[in-house]
Amino acid sequence: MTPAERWVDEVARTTRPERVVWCDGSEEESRRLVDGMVADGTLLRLHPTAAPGSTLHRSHPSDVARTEHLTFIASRDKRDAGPTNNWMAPSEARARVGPLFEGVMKGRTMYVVPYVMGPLGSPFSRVGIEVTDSPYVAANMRLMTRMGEPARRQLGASESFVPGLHSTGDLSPERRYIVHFPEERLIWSVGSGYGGNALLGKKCFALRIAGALARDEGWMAEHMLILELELPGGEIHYIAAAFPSACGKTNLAMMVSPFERVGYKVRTVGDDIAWLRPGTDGRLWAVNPEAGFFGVVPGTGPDTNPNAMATISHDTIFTNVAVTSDGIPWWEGKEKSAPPGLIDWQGKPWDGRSKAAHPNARFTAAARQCPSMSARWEDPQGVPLSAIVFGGRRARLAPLVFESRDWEHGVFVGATMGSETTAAATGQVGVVRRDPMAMLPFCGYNMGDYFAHWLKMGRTLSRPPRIFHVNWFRTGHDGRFIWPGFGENLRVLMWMIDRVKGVAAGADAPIGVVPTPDALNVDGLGLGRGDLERLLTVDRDEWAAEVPEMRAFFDRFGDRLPPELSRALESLSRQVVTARV
Ligand code: OXD
Ligand code: MN
Repeated sequence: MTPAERWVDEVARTTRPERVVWCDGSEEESRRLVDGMVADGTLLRLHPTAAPGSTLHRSHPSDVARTEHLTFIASRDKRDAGPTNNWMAPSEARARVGPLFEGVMKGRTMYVVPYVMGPLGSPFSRVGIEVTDSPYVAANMRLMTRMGEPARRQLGASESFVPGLHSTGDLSPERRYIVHFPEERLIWSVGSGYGGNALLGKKCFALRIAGALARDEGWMAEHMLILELELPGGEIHYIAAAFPSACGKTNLAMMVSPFERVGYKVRTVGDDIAWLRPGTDGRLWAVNPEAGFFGVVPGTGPDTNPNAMATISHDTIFTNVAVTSDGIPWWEGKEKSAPPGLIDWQGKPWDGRSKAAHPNARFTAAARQCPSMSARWEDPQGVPLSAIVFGGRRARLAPLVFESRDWEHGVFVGATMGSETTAAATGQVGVVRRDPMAMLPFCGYNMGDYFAHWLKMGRTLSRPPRIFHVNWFRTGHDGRFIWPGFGENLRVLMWMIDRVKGVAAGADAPIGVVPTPDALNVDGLGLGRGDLERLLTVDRDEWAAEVPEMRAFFDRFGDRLPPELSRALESLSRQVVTARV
């Protein structure tokens, strides 16, 4: 028996499934899985010509988003989980969560899903094995990862894999736990079928466990999209961007260039996760460890994201969207008006007042279906980054874009990011919280150590990417977004690349370098008088008011906070406060 087979055997002895199926990833297997789920009502087949090969899954209404309060880091020492994670002692996890797996798969099929995160054959890719009693999870993993035979071949008889045990249990939030054991590189998830809680290759492995591996091995696992920008003449740059969940990573990664005709082309490498490594050339190289997209559906339409619309036009698993009586999927933002006779995400006739699709309704689709994929999206060596972008959703405060002064200052900018919460996690929506590097829910160890790791990585790079911060969400006095966003965001990326090349103007501000008004191309956008000024303004009073919140956040880390970051905060504080008197 291989180590993988031994572990699976052990799991089966605990969970006692009726049968065990090793997934091979074939078409035939996928058909069988889907047919079975259609037969028992887990999936609904959608319209054969309007959504060929696509299906709809309706979750339990209490299981529609990540549940951060039920997500734990089970490190031996509480301090290693840090103040931003829920901690559970490994022994307590075994005593409290372990029993929930006993006999949990009785009468069910246990699917064994071997999968690779990262391009096949890449020296950077890693193998995981997810054991699950959910055929929906197995079908999603097939789209999101390189799953089945290729993973089994890559693993061989090695014991180098991340085991993940998942059961939907009874779907009760009372008995729902997502537990990570960073020292053992092990994941347990029970009581949820929602993607972020149940597709263990994604957040659990590729961010939380991979983050701990990366810290130990000298690389980084980040919540970032990766895009390719080709300039007129053919010069190519790669940009990675970290925005919190449901803040437009997929839209930016799949953006259609409004300047395609003059030679600016944008292509997609990844939309959610980036694994970053220093190359021998002193640059930082990025791979997308995923093979598909698990994207937010509402707000996706032909105007906002035509590439996503093409991607999900067939062979897509939709979760919690609305549907017409003849099976055409529908959601807010797909088109202006809703078709008659709509059935809402819970399967009831739509009342026309509530949301037809759940705000966190999702699509799962293979990346190869996306027309904007870069030819290098599966490059085993990854792509070299010219820029890293941090961004939050802030109605006020942060200007449209600014550049950090250097890597160390960039780490400070990432570490102090704030953003309004969204429907991607359960809890209140629209409240500002600190979300460093968009990793608050995904950092599998003490975030103070994580900041130190960022600083250390910077010291290994002789040609580091430049670090920027953006905010597409600033509003005017009327409460509406000032910046048009979507494809027009390319104008901001163009300024960044011009900064990288040393040809764009910027003005020094206490928070970094902000474009001078004429350095940003806003031709034809019809921005009103004062709009550009408002977009680029650094309001010292607002920043001065933010400083105590940043300080309170930093204070939570005690002596695990790198001194470079406290110094950067005091320097910002001096500048905004001094400037006021
Ligand atoms: C996601 C998330 O699903 O960040 O990508 O919640
Ligand atoms: Mn995400």
